[in-house]
Amino acid sequence: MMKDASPQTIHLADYTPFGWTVRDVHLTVKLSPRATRVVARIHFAPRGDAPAQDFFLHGEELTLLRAAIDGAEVTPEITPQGLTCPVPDGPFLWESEVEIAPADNTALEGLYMSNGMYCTQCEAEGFRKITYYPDRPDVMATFTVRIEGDEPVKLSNGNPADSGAGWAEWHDPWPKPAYLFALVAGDLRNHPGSFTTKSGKEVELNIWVRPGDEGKCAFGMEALKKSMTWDEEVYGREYDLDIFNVVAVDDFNMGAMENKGLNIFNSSCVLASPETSTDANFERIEAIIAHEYFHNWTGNRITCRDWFQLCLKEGLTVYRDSQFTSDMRSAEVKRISDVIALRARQFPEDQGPLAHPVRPESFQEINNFYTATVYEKGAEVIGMLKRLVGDEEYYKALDLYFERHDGDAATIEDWIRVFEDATGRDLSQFKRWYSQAGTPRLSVSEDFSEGTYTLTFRQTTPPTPGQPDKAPQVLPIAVGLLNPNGHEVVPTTVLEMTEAEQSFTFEGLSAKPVPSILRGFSAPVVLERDSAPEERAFLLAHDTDAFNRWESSRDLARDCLVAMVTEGAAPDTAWLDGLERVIRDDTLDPAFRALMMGGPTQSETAQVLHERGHVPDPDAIWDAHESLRQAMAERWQDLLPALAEEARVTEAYRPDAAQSGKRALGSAVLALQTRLDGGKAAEAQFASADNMTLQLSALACLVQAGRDEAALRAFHDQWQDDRLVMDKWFALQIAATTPDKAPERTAALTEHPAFDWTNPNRFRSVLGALAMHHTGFHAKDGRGYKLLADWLIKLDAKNPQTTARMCSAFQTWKRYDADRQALMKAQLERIAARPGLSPDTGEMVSRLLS
Ligand code: 0A1
Ligand code: ZN
Repeated sequence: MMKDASPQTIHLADYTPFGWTVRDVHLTVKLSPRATRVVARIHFAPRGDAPAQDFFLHGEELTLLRAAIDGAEVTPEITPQGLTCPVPDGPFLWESEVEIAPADNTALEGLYMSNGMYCTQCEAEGFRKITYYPDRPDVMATFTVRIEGDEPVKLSNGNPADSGAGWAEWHDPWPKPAYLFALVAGDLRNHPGSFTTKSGKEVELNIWVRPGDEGKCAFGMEALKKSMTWDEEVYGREYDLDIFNVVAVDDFNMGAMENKGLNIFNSSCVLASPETSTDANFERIEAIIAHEYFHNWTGNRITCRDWFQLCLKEGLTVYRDSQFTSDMRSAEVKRISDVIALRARQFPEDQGPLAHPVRPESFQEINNFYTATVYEKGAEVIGMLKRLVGDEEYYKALDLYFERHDGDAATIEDWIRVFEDATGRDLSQFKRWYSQAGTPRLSVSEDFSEGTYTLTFRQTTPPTPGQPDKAPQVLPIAVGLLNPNGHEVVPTTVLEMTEAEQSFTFEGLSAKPVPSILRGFSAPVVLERDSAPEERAFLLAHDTDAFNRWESSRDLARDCLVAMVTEGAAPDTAWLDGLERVIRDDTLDPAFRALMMGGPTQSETAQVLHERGHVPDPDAIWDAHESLRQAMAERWQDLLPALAEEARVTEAYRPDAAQSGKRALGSAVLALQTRLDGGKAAEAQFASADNMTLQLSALACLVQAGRDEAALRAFHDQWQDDRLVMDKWFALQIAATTPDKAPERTAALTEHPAFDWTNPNRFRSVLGALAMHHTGFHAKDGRGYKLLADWLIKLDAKNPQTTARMCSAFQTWKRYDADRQALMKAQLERIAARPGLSPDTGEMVSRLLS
């Protein structure tokens, strides 16, 4: 059955509670690839406090075989969205039996099959594809699930209750919304572990994988235990079931899912070994394991009243996982990496046609709102709140949140009220961070006279779709002052800006200081500060705040690239001198120095050009980046061998921060060396590498140098049976190649026998890599756009969710020249005009075109 053709817009303002509570849910699932039967027994009781309404249960793509109320058969009225049925005035037992076909479910929502294994994905609205149910997060119930089938392993949420030949029963004592339901069945192997909680409860842990993947679970298991300890120590949160299961699935639309007691992971986000995973993979896996585990409290025990409140669980949980990574690794490196990611993914969203508030006010398809704004900007908002109230008050507020709302489906209003009650602050203006879209711009001017230094800030937020006028937001601006000798005379101080224009003074200074503004990137804004290059170089040399030290170098790099693109300027050698001093300083963390060497990406340069009122020319940006990288390589010719030596790891591979940092420095060095030796050093590294980090960074250099044929073949032959490594093989040869080759290579790779385009990881590794190749995607004749659009159209018929997400590749289309705009618009219109286009993709394309 297809969804109704005319998509409906849902508004936050229209929220009404469901008219019944659900006491408990009992499901029997009789597995069969094309004829799974789901029998549901659900006790409903009317709620006195809800407005009168018809009894409506969501249900999509279900074949209803039987329905009964209190044992008497009923014939509900069925629509593509669900069913309605007259019901008694008092409590009643609802029973239904439906048939579904998991083997035909290519959308990967609801119950589906991946490599012969049954699995589910119910967030946001997948449960309605399993049975008729009030599929909304504010309806919470306890679940008992009986699974029948020949599969040796059968899992669901909660604790195992009972089992026998061909069946297993699970009971979850914690009331939960249906989006946290999960079921897995198949021939799976487990990597076991255990954890004792701080109150002495023994918890059985398992990571379940396909046979053959058992050797890739140990790291995930350790990350899980670390996460459990951390949440006890930092937030006082203890695990609440006897068992915690994690399952790796190859076909998965997103990264992972926090189903109660049964987390389901995209296999790329949990399976790891030194031979097959890079340092970056290890770090990401550790963070995602933590993220999903942390949801047990921030998401599951306290969930969202409705999907508009998504940031309540996601912003907070991303914030918590970033705190975890900072504690496990380097806080400074984590902060810089997070800001790089925020600028790369969230800023373009917030500044283009897809801009929406952290808490959106309307949507058609909620799956389109699992965005960088909800997640990453949502986490920035929590970070600002913490900075404003201070650490102690933050944890006091969190204690109150858990105490007051445990078991609730809560709202952002509840969250803000907890902070107001715990701290006595009025946060009504702060709340604008949740309702106002767009990236604020912050400009600053300074004045110094008679020992008094004044900083005057101005904030404005450009209009975004549906929000032409913006009000001032609360900005925590962390500032430190340095004297002309480079000593810090005012340590980090948080200025709380609430007005459109506001001045702050510092008294008693003997000389005009140099300000270090927005330390730690204390607010997600675009800082517009026209400071002299000398001042930036001064901060690069002396700032005590690692973020701003990095930022001053980044600013110099941005200025240099903008001048190269717009004025044809030569690379700025003064900046390279300053940078060299930092890079040579072996007292600094190699990971930090590697970040310093990295420089802006080409998309970032495009973003900066756009922010400064220029139309970005992708080809000119490519040329500028190339000549800058070449200048760096030549300038540091003598330094590179020493750095390479310093970056060499002699001990056995460990994916920890210390070793990863060294390898990150090594790979930054190798990329520059390749420009000088044409790939000789990379070839040697490729031949001797005994871990994926070194092997892949060498391969990237060989691709970049155009000396890749033999290496790509060797890599393919070595790894053709490992699907996650093959994803890297596909992605890398597009990502690292030159713009002229990128679209052709992508097209050729879509013909490769291993290009299984129905697998979201593989699809993303090829078409996603093209979308991220700035100059390749924006090829002047539009062939990059057309190729992506062709494949989005094809995928939409199978998997609307992944298609819709990937449409965001076009989100910056309005910032390019008229020819490119016309070409992109034509492709968007072509997608929009497709008969049978999914509502998911339809919504994205119409927002992009608006
Ligand atoms: N809640 C998960 C991510 C997730 C979201 C939506 C999904 O399907 C539409 C799947 C997973 C998380 O934050 O990790
Ligand atoms: Zn999450």
